Amino acid sequence: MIQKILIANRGEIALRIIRACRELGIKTLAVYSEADVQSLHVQLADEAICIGGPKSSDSYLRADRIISAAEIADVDAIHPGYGFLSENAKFAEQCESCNIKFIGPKSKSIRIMGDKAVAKETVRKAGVSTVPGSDGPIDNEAEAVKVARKIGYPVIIKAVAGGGGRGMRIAHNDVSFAKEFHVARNEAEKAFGNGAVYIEKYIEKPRHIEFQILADSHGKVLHLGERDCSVQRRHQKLIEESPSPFLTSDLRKKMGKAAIKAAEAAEYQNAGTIEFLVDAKGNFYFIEMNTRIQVEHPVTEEVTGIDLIKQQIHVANGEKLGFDQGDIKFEKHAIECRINAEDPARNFAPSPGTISLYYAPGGHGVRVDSHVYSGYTIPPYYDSMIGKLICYGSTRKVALQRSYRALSEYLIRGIKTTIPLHKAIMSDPVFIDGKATTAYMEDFMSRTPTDLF
Ligand code: MV4
Repeated sequence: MIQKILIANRGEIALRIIRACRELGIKTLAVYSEADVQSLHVQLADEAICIGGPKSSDSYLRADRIISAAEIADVDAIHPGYGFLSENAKFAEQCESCNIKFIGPKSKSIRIMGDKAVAKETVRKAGVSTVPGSDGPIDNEAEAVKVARKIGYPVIIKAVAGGGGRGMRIAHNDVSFAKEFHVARNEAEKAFGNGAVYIEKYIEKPRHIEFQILADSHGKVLHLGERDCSVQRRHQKLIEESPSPFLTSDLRKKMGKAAIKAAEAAEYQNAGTIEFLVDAKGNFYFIEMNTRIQVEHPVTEEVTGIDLIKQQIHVANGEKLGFDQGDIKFEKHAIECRINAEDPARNFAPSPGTISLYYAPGGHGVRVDSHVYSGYTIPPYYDSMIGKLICYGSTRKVALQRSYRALSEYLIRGIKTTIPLHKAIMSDPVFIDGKATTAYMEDFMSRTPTDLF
């Protein structure tokens, strides 16, 4: 039985995990860096241990120190949250070998999905549609050009060790292909220590739609519907919603089945996400799986009423999922706006500093997941997300109107945030119409005067 959990993370997700543990009667241990002494997760956990300096590489990425803290405090399990060590197969393995439960999938599943070419081949063999492209990685340029021609331009070159949009290059003809192929390989080698790349047909202006998976250690794999994450900028998502305004119930059923098949192919356990690209005609293609809880998980929680963090803990404890696919009801529409300490008028430059005044919205259908408060200083060392506003209601229209209302109530003084940007998007006809693809943000910024922010 899990009685005490170490939370190997910071910020809002650390708080989110503490809240789930409290309700389950599980004790919590926070670990923190020297820059996070005044953080809420440190104050609200039952115990806290400082694990190093402000830089992530000196603290939240130090597997050795985190496992030492786990042993000193005698915890039963580690929740990695998202980012940091959450998709590190070695860390999951170290936890396993120290007899500490890693609240996530088995290291074997992380490894399969961590290599994007292996992931693609694994799900393709299981009958899930993938983007037409090379059979696995290619290192020979002459052979690569042949493959690119056969697929037909434009093509996209992706790093095997990449994911989340890092290490990708697009080529429109033989000449640009030769150049981008080398750039992609060099960048991948530098960024990941692995220069292997593979090639795919480039899908223009796709929607980015992902399915939430929940799987137990007894072979049950369920999906909890989709999230449309098409509104993103430089591979940073800004808005996520469920259900997707684009999917028909027929397409949703097909994609849900494919998502379950993909997870089963990796013998997946715990919470995970299957990412698809969807083209204008409704063709969908698996692109990758995220083997962790995601930032946008509350959207699914508000639509289904299922607490994903609690389910992660139950599954890690060896319990069976207490419901079946048919029991999951998709009753609400939910929209999440990521609140970042950034200046949208200055090319989204980070805006760290002290929050002089903080007032979060509330009321019917409003949820705010955040670790900040009046007087809190945002450290410059970590990502800029300082909160998530999730608004939900019986229809998309209600969720949209509620989002605008809540954003108007949200007061954050002393720093720049993405709140005014979100207000402009919530009143933009293209977004309101449900027409946003992954090309949306670039178009929106080009036609919107920045003095609005
Ligand atoms: C693609 C694609 C088009 N065609 N793959 C972005 C996130 C990562 N998980 C995969 N991504 C993409 N993969 C194929 N075959 C378009 C994206 C993509 C994208 C690519 C380049 C620049 C901006 C982008 C924005 C969203 C999605």
